Amino acid sequence: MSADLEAALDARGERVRVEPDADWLAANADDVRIIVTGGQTGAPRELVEALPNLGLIAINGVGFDKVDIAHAAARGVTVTNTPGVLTDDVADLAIGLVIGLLRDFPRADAHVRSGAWTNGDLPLARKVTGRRFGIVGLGRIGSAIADRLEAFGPVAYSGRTRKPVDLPFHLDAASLAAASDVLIVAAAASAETRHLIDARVLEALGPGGVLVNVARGSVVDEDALVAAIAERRIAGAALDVFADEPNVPPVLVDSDRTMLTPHIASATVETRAAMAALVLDNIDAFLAGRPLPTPIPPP
Ligand code: 8YV
Repeated sequence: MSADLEAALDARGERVRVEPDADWLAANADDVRIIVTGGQTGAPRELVEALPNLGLIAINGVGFDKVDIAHAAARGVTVTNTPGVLTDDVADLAIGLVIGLLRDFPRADAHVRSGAWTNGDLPLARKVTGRRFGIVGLGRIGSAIADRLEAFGPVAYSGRTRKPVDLPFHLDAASLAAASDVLIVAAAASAETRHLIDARVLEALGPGGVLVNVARGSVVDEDALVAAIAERRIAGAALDVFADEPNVPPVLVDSDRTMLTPHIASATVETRAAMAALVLDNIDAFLAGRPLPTPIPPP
């Protein structure tokens, strides 16, 4: 959460940074009306249950997999997120990861910085233009990725339902992977999409294919990915999200066929300001008893 958002919250009430701590809750639980939290942090069920006067969980992020929406709704708690304002940044990062991985930016940068250039050139990288791209999940972010990728090569997608777009559709992620050189994960995390990218999908992607994940670590079976990278059953992976952040499996860290970023897809000055503004709009509407701008409908 940015210092600006924290300051804006302080102007509206008393802000307490809280981990679910039994002593603190015993003394203060009744006073808490609003939780403000990050997309990958969420609010545990036990915390929601311990706060009898909670009315709003405002997520500073689009992903809401770390909040049980149905449980919150049953307790009369509304949950909001920040859709739309971060779409461009996440899509831009996905393109950066595709190009960075295939053209091997991490090794190229290290080559220049280490002085190794004076001893010779790097091995050749791989061409981006002309690759076949597969997008897993053609929602708001997946569509923005598709728009950008169409400048580079053919794009197809998979998902629960066919969308009204002129792109090849695959019902099954493995079928999409088999038809792709670059598989990009943009599906929202949920019980249904947990480990959607499993050993079977990676097998279908094959030794020439690469995986890019800008969604959530839980959508990929990370053990299967680690095995596929270690055994060279896929050509590489570019990842902004991981199963147990900030912990990253050593095989992925040590590999020269991975490119890793620390969950930065929405981390720009402009987008974090827009996300904060939307969080505050939701809080202000809640406090004023007005309709909230971006509530998440209960399932
Ligand atoms: C943020 C995110 O890093 O939007 C999401 O779901 O995971 C990211 O944009 C996070 O929510 C920041 O708090």
